[in-house]
Amino acid sequence: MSDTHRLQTEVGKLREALREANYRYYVLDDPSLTDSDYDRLFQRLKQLETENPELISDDSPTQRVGSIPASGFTEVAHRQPMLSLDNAFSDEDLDAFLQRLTDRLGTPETLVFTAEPKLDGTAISLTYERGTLIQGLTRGDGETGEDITSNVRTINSIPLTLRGSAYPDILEIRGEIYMPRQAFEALNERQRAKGEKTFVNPRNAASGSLRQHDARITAQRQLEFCAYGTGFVEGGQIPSNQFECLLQLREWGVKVSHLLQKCDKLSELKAYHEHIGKERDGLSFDIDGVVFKVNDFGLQQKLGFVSRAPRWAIAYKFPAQEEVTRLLAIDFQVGRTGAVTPVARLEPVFVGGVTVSNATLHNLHEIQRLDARAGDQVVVRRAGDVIPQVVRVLTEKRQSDLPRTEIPENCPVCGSEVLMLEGEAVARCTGGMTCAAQRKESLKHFASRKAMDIEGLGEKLIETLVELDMVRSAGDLYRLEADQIAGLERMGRKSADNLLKALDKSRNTRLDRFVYALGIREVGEATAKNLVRHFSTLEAIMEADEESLLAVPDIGPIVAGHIVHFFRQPDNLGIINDLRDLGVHWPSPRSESEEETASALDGKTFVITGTLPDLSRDDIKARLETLGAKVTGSVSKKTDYLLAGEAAGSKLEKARTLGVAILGPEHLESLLEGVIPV
Ligand code: 9MJ
Repeated sequence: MSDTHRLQTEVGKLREALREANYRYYVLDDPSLTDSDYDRLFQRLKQLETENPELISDDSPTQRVGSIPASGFTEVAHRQPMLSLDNAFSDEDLDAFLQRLTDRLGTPETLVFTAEPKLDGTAISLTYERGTLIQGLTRGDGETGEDITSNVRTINSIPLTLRGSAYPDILEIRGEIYMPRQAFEALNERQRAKGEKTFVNPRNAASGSLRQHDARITAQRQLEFCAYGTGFVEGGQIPSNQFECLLQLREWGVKVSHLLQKCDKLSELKAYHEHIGKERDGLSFDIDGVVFKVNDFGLQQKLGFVSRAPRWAIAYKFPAQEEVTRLLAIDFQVGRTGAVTPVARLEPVFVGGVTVSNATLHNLHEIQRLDARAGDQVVVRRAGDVIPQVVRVLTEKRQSDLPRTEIPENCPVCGSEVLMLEGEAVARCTGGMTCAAQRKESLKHFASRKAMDIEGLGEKLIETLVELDMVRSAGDLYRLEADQIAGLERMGRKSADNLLKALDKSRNTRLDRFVYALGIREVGEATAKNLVRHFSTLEAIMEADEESLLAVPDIGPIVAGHIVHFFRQPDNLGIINDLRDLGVHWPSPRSESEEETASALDGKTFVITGTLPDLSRDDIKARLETLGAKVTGSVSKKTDYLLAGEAAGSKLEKARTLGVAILGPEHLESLLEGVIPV
């Protein structure tokens, strides 16, 4: 083989491997490469292409970000209009939709529908010519869109070339571009840190990102694409119905919703709407409803459309995730680390499926930027597990001259000075543990489920204990006596005894829980676990300098700084010693010889679901991990075992479908001894 040939072969193989990895990651949701392996292959390809520019081709994975277009986006007519959807807001609206269908079609034997979530993004059309992406257009007014080809090329879930070969010569694919919630929150966080404008919701962020003139910015925005149909097709065949057509697109390497289903009864449509409505908060992206489409393309054609909306489809909407309400007041709360955060008190409003009366305003800068004032009308957004937020103030609707919101110069709880550090968006109370608010929050964190897990020591009780000055530090909790507790409001002898039992039980803890419970800034559960895995003992963690901390996964200079600072404070060392003197303890690390006795769980991937007796899922996870197992959150082909307790749901179903071995509560004991039951 000549050198050129060898080079071409390697470049071809690298491109294929990267395309395959993207397909596995985005379309199959079953990653085949780790991020670092992907980066390694990508860098190698980039290096070969830089050294041999004649090998660069437009469809190489390295060529997603091209040059900056000279001027604005050109308008292009769609070869087939891009339609919008009619909405249904109730079961009655859905009944009426079905009635319209049967009126037009007679009563067909069986009317089959597809059901998909309605992604809340921005619609686009992609044209592939002989399998190569040649154009991306926005929906525009449905007749004409804007050419955003250079921007859509940067989206990794959009293949630059289709897989296989049996695709039509010209294939237009339609779908939704969206920004996953996590990417959206991270983008807004970055914008806030820079003091720049934030986006109201992921949909606006997605469309704003798509319309960037510099594709390098689009490339950083972590947009995703999911197909819901096809448009113009020439020189080849596509299946004759919506369901098979989407499955075919998936085969060609295009992402299609995993929640796609076929339904052939009204009751199934209603059940799908209800089911997806329940899943909605747990999804990683925003949806605003579900879409039902008549499956058969022949019937779709017969039905046609009215104005821009097809008669064969309907969007059955969910409650809106944004609503307007009145801002009654702005309170300032002081957190565990002294951060002073504004909280919006709202006229209660139903948003994202729940009634909301408090929302975050993020930080003091944000109040100034939004110019939020008590009495204003505001837009509140609640999506998924993220706490409700005030995302916009309708200043144009401001009644009269409402007074500006004053930023507190002193802590509203202890009166200490509030300081805003250079480069930080957060203002902090400088009172430390002299501030009752910080003491309360630290103790709540200390007692919380993932920390010391002190059952029965709830937020209200901690507040009372601090207010009555019965507890000043974590150690004081363990010095409480039954009589003292029983004398408190809403407490009796029995609850006092239970609390003492729970406190006693919490003395026997795990080191990672203890480290997390200390409440070191930016040390969450995962970091606490990493610290323990790396250093094994509390003494080693306490003695670690910044350099050795940087060797721990996920710890960067800022967190390393917080850790070192924490263990240099005499007060903190006092609290730790006090707790140990009071009997708080954890198992000592496994010795070298124990480590050598390989556990059968070593390297095996587990998923835990449902309720298991005695131990929390979290504790089981930690114990399996110390036996060398990997515990992940979702079932995939890579899962070795599903440990399923009572009331296991969709994960159990998925494990059965994938043929993953399933273990029950009766197997737990032997698992924890490092033995896999057969
Ligand atoms: C969304 N947004 O998820 C359609 N859509 O079909 C789905 N939108 C659509 N289908 C025809 N799943 C016009 C729009």
